[in-house]
Amino acid sequence: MASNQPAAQTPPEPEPARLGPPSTAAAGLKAVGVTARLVGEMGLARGVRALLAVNQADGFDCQSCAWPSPDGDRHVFEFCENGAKAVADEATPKRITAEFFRKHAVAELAAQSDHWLNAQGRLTEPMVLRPGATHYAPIGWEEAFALIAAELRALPTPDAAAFYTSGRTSNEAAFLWQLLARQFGTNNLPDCSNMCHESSGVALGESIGIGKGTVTLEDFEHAEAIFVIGQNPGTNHPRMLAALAAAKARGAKIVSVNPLPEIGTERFKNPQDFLNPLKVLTTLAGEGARLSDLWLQTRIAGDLAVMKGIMKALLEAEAARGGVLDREFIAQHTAGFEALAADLGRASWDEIVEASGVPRETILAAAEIAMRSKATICCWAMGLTQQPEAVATIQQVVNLLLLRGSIGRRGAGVCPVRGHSNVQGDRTMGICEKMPESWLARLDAEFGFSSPRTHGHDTVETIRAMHDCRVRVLVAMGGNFLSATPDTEFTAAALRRTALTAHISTKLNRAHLVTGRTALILPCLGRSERDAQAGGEQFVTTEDSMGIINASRGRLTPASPELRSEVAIVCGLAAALGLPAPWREFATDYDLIRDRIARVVPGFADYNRRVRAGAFYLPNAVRDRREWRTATGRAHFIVAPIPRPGVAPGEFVMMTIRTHDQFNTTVYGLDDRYRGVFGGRRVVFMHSDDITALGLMQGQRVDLTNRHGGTVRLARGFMVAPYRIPRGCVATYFPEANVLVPIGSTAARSNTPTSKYVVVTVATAG
Ligand SMILES: Nc1nc2c(c(=O)[nH]1)N[C@H]1C(S)=C(S)[C@@H](COP(=O)(O)OP(=O)(O)OC[C@H]3O[C@@H](n4cnc5c(=O)[nH]c(N)nc54)[C@H](O)[C@@H]3O)O[C@H]1N2
Ligand SMILES: Nc1nc2c(c(=O)[nH]1)N[C@H]1C(S)=C(S)[C@@H](COP(=O)(O)OP(=O)(O)OC[C@H]3O[C@@H](n4cnc5c(=O)[nH]c(N)nc54)[C@H](O)[C@@H]3O)O[C@H]1N2
Ligand SMILES: [Mo]
Repeated sequence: MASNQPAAQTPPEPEPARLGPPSTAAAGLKAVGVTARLVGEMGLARGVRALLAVNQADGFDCQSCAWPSPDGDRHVFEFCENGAKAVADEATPKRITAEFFRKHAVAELAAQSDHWLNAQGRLTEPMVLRPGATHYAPIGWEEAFALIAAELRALPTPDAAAFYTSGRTSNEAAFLWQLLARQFGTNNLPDCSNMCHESSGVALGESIGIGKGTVTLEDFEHAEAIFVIGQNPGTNHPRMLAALAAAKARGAKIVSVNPLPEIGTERFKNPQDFLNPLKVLTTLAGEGARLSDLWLQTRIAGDLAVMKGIMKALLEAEAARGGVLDREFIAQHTAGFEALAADLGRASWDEIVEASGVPRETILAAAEIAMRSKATICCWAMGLTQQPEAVATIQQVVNLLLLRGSIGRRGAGVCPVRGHSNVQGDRTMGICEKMPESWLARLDAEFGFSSPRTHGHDTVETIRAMHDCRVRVLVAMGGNFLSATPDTEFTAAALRRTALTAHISTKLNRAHLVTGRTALILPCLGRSERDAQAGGEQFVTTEDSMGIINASRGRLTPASPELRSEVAIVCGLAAALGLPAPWREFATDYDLIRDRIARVVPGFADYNRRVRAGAFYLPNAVRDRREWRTATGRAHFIVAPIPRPGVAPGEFVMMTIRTHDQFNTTVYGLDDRYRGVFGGRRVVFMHSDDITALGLMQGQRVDLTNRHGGTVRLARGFMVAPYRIPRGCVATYFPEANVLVPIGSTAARSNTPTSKYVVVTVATAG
């Protein structure tokens, strides 16, 4: 790599992290304190105004996770500590102006930490990095659109362009974005979902005929058992803890399956209780509720074996005493039961225990809970989806529910807990490199053109295509294409080979610094901000993790008068390209976009009226009437072998996870208080016996190496932290460790990078 190129990786940390005791309970008073400080940072009046509008019927949808808000009866404060961080991050009074870019060369910015980059504040005007330039310079909006249009038109084929989407984008902007790409002539619509819940979509599609979850918040009020698998709700979906606590108080059993003792599933103090004078004292005094009744400490990627173990126990109990399986449901609604039963019969307990790392008694205890429960919900997130056998593993979770008819019934079903606040909505709006034919046909009929039918590139394929110079232009609607993607140095090389990289963004990030020959930053409004257009003030809509469509209305004054809405930016670009649709009108009145969505996307009839009347649920064939849109019209039991770990002696399996102080690549702060890490992020969690066996010590600095496919990937300067993690497994934080995630290691059938299964060696820092 040429040495004058800006660095692609996060620079080393000046100070090592400090290790301290982890918090004793999730949420709690500390969360209230953090929130109060954040309100101050936004400026008191602006901060209070912002937070009072979060997740309210007439306010904006929280930018953080995709956990739903209650249908009626919302708290005055319907958000959590980390939601408050997301709001404060967007509502910050700090600004990045043209002067900032004049002062700092791109290479100089690349030497700063992610924390520093984000802390500089909101982007305020369009900027361009011309070929060979060292600094970004201002550019007008129309000139920026013309520049992108010229680069796009110069391509040998429309498939040499890719249009990325991150999951914060509104339904309206997402719908227009895919229309732009398809009218331009490509299905290259990679998105963050490709790195997130893609495995869930593929698995559920094959098993039950719908790629989404089948439960609502109300189901949590009726579940008798809730499994939380490969998920850290205390940090990533804090409002879910309230639903779990309420279920627990009713007597539901909660089982967590996780290599780590995530505090959120252990003890929880509802921060809402601190706002209730009657509860303050008891909450302060108490230790918090222990949420999880049973913790299965699986090895990384041991879940397929865990699920098989639980199911095997169910079949054994059925043979011994009967009454365990829902025979009627199995006969009426499913296919493949005999094959599953035969497979479970063959699986040996030794193999199950060995592969999962969970003792047989603990698996039997989980099976006992599953057997006694008449309505079970299984929730999961990245601990399952970013594994080599993610799809097969999720299908075993579905098998478990099918055995007891726990799907498409009150209090029961699958709950893949989504990440970004509108990632599910973006998919519904057609952001996908392979939309079904019926969907494309409706789009074509509505707009009078012919969408390309060849499947486009997903995220990993896009990186490879840029690396081979098959894709030459990348335009990104949000996100951080450099740091969120795998194999940082490979991806950086890919980005540098392109003619143009353009990002529609709210905040500065590393993807703005490692670029194509020309680069653009197009700053947009955040969701908390007022969106005034020629047709009056506009609102947008989002879909949460449970298929509920909400209106979202920004309340704050925009960070800069130069900012445009995402919708306006898509329309401006499409108009510059001369694509045939009423783009100018769409940008002035979003009702016109929703009218089109209503005619193209199933479930959105009468969209404008319904969303004004309040939130509404999208239809869900499984949840609503146990209709299985699979090839056979039945739900499928799908058999899969227990995966064999491809790990040699001396190697470890590494998961890359989030701290309590970040949103994906946006680093809010340097602490992870639930895990007892303060002031730094380059930490590697290890079992103390592994630390000893390697002759290492707590606090020592080590280098981590991955050698997948014969390429050496090195991440330097990680501090050893002893932790309750299974032997042979280690954990580091995303995105610092992404340099180690090999581009060639992806989940079977979903092509999701295996961010939770990276084979590494650990050695004293060189
Ligand atoms: N505050 C905040 N909220 C967020 C985000 C954020 O960064 N910050 N990100 C959003 C996004 S996009 C997403 S996708 C979600 C992510 O939400 P999570 O999936 O909860 O996020 P991760 O930190 O990746 O945590 C994965 C969990 O899986 C566990 N795990 C790792 N490997 C395995 C395994 O092999 N088996 C099992 N059973 N468990 C395993 C880890 O110990 C960890 O508890 O959160 C969303 N919400
Ligand atoms: N190693 C490893 N890698 C991972 C993961 C992991 O667990 N481990 N998780 C994966 C997952 S689950 C996901 S979802 C991806 C996330 O991948 P991305 O969605 O690409 O990344 P983010 O960090 O969420 O994007 C942050 C940027 O989005 C921009 N932004 C914020 N709000 C808005 C807005 O309202 N509009 C627009 N246009 N831009 C906005 C800001 O400029 C900010 O810098 O990362 C994946 N990568
Ligand atoms: Mo995600």
